[in-house]
Amino acid sequence: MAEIKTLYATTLSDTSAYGQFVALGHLARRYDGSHWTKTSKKYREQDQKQVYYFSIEFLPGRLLKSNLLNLGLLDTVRAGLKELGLDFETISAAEPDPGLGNGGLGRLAACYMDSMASLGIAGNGNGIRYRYGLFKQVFMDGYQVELPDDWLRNGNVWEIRRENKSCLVRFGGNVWMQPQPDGTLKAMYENTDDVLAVPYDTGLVGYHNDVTNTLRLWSVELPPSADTTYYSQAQRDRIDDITKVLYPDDSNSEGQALRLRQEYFFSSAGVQSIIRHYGLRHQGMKELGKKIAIHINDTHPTLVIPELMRILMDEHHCTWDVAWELTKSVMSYTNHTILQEALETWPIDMFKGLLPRIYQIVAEIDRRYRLAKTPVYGEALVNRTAPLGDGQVRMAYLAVIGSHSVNGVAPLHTELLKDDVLRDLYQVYPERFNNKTNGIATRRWVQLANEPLANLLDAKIGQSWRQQPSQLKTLLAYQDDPKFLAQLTQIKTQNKQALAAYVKKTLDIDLRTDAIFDVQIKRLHAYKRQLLHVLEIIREYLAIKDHPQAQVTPRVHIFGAKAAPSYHYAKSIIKLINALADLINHDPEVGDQLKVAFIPNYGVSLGELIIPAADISEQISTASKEASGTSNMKLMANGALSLATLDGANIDIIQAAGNENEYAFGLTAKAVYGYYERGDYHAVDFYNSNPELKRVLDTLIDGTIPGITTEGREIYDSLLRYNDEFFVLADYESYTQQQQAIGADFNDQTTWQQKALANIAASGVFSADLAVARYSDDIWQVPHAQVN
Ligand code: Z2T
Repeated sequence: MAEIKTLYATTLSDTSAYGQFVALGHLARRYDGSHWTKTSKKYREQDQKQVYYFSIEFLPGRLLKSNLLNLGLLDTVRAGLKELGLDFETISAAEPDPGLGNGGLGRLAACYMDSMASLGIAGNGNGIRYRYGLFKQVFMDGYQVELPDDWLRNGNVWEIRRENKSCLVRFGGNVWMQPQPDGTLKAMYENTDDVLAVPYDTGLVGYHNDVTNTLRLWSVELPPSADTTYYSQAQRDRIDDITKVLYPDDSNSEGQALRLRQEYFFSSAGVQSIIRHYGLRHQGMKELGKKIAIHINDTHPTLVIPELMRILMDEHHCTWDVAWELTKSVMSYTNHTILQEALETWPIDMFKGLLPRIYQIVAEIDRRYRLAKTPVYGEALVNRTAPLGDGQVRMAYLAVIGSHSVNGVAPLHTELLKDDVLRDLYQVYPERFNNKTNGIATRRWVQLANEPLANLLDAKIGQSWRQQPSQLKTLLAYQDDPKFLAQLTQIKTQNKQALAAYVKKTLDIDLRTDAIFDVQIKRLHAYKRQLLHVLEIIREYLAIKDHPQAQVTPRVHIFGAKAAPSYHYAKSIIKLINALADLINHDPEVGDQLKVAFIPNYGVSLGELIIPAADISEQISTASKEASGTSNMKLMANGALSLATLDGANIDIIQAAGNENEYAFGLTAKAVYGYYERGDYHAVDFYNSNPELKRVLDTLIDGTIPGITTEGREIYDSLLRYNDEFFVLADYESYTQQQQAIGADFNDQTTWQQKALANIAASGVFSADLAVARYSDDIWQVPHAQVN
C-alpha cells in the first residue's frame, strides 16, 4: 500500500523503534477511527442492547499487531515496512504492554472484550486506568525485586481522554434524607470528598467486521471545585492515590480502604456514565433491563448494585421496588475463586465512613432480604447469607442477591460454588446459578503468537477456524499423516529456537531445542504448587548425579511467575527455583541434559513467546483450588500436552482431547474434601514411606542446594511440620510417574505429535468467541454473529 509508505517515510527520521511504533499506531488509528465512529452510530441508531463488562483489571497485551490483524492490514504493513528496510517485529516489541491486571482474571476480561467486538456485540469494558501497572519483576541474587511499571511515561497512542464525559464521585461526609414538597425524599450531602473521574477510551477492534468497541478506563483528578477552593498537597495526594497503582494480589483480598475507594470509584463513574448515555435516548427507566446488561467480574465491582439503586432512586425518583427489579434484571456476576482468603469483605465501620449513602442502601437490601427470607429459610441460614454479618459487608453475597445470574468458570468450580462456598445462597436462588467455562482469544494466542502453526492450519484445513473455532477438529484427518506430524515437530522446534534465543540473551543459559520444554507459567501461589514441579527437578538432578552415564531425555524446565510482594512463602519458592537453577545449570556433570530457566517478568508478551514453544503444560494445582485456569487452554491450542490434576478446566481439557493425549494425575477434588472431612492427612507418612521422596525433601535442608538456608528450612517445614496444606506429598508419586512416562514418550515424535494434534484439534471448544456467545445467549440476552 503506497499510502503506508508515504505516510511512514516522512516519519522515518525518527529512528527509534518506539518512535516508529507510535507512527504505526497513528496509522492504525486512522483506519480504525472511522469504524469506531460508525460502530457507535450504528449502536445508537439501532438502539442495540449494550453490555458493560466491569472489571478492576484488564490485561489486553500489546495492541499494534492485533489491531492491524483485525483491520486486515497486517500483511500489507509488514510488506511495506520490509521495502523500507524495517522489521515489523522489532517495532511491535517497542510497544509497552499494559500490565493493568494480575493474571487470569484480567486476561480473561481482555479476551472477552476481543470476542465481543469480533462477534458484533455492543460490548464496553469499564475499569481503572492505573498510573502504574503490575510491578516489573527482576531477580537479584535469586530474590524477586519489584520495580514500578511506568507504562505511560511516553504517552499512550491508543487512548483518547474524554474530559467532557467526566463524572463526580463522592466519598465520605454526612448524608441525610430530606422530605420534599411532593412527598419524596431527597438525599442531602455535606462535607463530602468529591473527586473527578475522567475516562480514557481505547478502541477495541473486531476481527474483519468493521466493528470497534470501547474500553473505558477511569483516571482520578481534582474536582472542579479545586479551581476555587484550597487543596493541600496531602489532600491532592490522597486523591491521586485512587488510580495510582494496581493492587498486586492475585486471589487474596487485602481489605485496605484505598482498595475500597478504587472499587467504588470505577463502579460509580461507570454506572453514572451508563445512565447518562441511556438517558439521552430513552424516556424514563422502564427499558433499562432491555437496553443494558452490567457484568460484575468477580466482586470488585459489586458496588454497581447499590450505586445503580442510588441513581434510580435519588436521581430518577424510582421507588425501591421498581429500582430493585430493574437492578437485578441488569446485573450478573462471575465468581473466580473459592479460596476463602480471596472472598472480599469490608468492615462495616470503614464502609459506612467512606460511602455513607451506599451503606444506607446496602443496609436496606440486607433488611429486606432478612424480612423476606427468614420465614422461608429460617434465621440461621439467613444470618449466614445476608449482605451484612459479623460486622462486615460481604461482597459475594451482595453480588448474588443483587443479580439475576451468578456463574462459575468451569464445571467443577460451579459445582463447588453450589456445594460449598455459596451453598446456602444456592438454596435460596438455585435458578440463578450457572456455569460458563472460560475461553481464550484463539486469534491472539495462535494466529498471532504462533504464525508458523497458523499457516500450517490454513494450508491444511483452510482459514475458517479463525472465526469458527470448532473447525479445528477437522485437523483430526491428519492424525496419521507422517508428513504433517513432522511439520508439527519442525514448527515446535522453530518456536523453541526463538525462545532459546531470548533465554540466552536474558539469562545466558543455552537450551537444546530437542529437549522437552516443560512449562509452568502462572502466578506464584502455594495452591498452584510450583513446589511439586521443583521436587521433580530435584529428582531428575539426583538421578543424573547417581548415573552420569545413563541415557536420559533432555529436559528444560521453564518457569514464569510473579509473587505478590507481601507473600513471603511465594517469594521463598522463587528463591528456591533460582538457587536450584544455578546449581543445575552450572554443573558440568549435568551438562545439557537438564536446564532450568526462570524467566523474569512473566506477562502477556512473554506468554506469546513461551507458549508456542511448550511441549508440556504444567497444570498441577491441588484439585478444587484452581477455579478454571486459562494458560492450560492457551498451551493446549499450541500443541502442548497437559500434565494436569483433575482441577478446574483441566478436567474439561482432558475430556475434550482424550485422556490418552494428556498426563493426568493426583488426588481428585472429592479425595481432597475427604481428607478435610476426616482430618486424616498426615504428610509425614509419605515422607517416611517413600525413600526417594525423603531424599528429595532432605536436599532442601542438607546443603545440597547452596544459598537457601532459611528458605529451604521454611519450605521443608511447611510440608512436614505444618502438614502440607496443599497435598504436595500426596501427589508426588503419581506426578513423578507421569513425568517419567513423558520422558519415555517424547522419544517417539510421531506418537507425541499425534497427541499434540489431538490437543490442537480439540482446543476450539475453549475459544473465547464460544464462551462469549454463551454469556450473550444465557445471561446478557444480546444478539451476536453466528459462531460454532
Ligand atoms: C484471578 O486471576 C483469578 C481469580 C481471582 O479470584 C482473582 C484473580 Cl486476580 C478473586 C483467576 C483464577 O485463579 C483462575 O483459576 C481463573 O482461570 C481466572 O481467574 C479466570 O477466571
